[in-house]
Amino acid sequence: MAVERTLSIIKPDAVAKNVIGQIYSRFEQAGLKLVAAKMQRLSREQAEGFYAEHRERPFFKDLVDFMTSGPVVVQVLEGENAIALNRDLMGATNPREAAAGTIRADFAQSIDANAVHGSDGPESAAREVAYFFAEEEICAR
Ligand code: IDP
Repeated sequence: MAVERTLSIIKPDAVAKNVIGQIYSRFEQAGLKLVAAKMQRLSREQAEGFYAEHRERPFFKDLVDFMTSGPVVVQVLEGENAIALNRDLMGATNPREAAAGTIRADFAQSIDANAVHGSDGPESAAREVAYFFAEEEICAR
């Protein structure tokens, strides 16, 4: 298995719930390493650009409203099979369908306030990591 990098976001609902550390623990316990991290409030332009593939979806405005409603924590996770591993840790998009013990099952309340984002494949991971971090902001460990 290859060592990969993936882009993860702790969304405003999880920041507001004060569970950043608990979510970081899930990553660490699964063997993923944080190699870059920052807290910020996304502008509408940043959120719209990040979710550009969803621009035509009916929930797009709600998604942008939500993602700009409070601070987020954005991080790059590194490890073997990091992209799929992070998706497994997150659970299904709709927390009601998320498997027991996943981040979304434990910390999310609805399909729009669903605690975390994680890249869904190698191409989106490369695009999303570069969207938030310059290469020199990513720390080799
Ligand atoms: P993912 O975050 O599990 O990869 P995507 O399908 O890429 O899910 O959707 C991006 C985000 O858009 C979701 O995390 C969720 O917050 C929101 N979203 C997706 N589908 C819906 C929906 O049907 N209603 C409201 N929000 C949705």
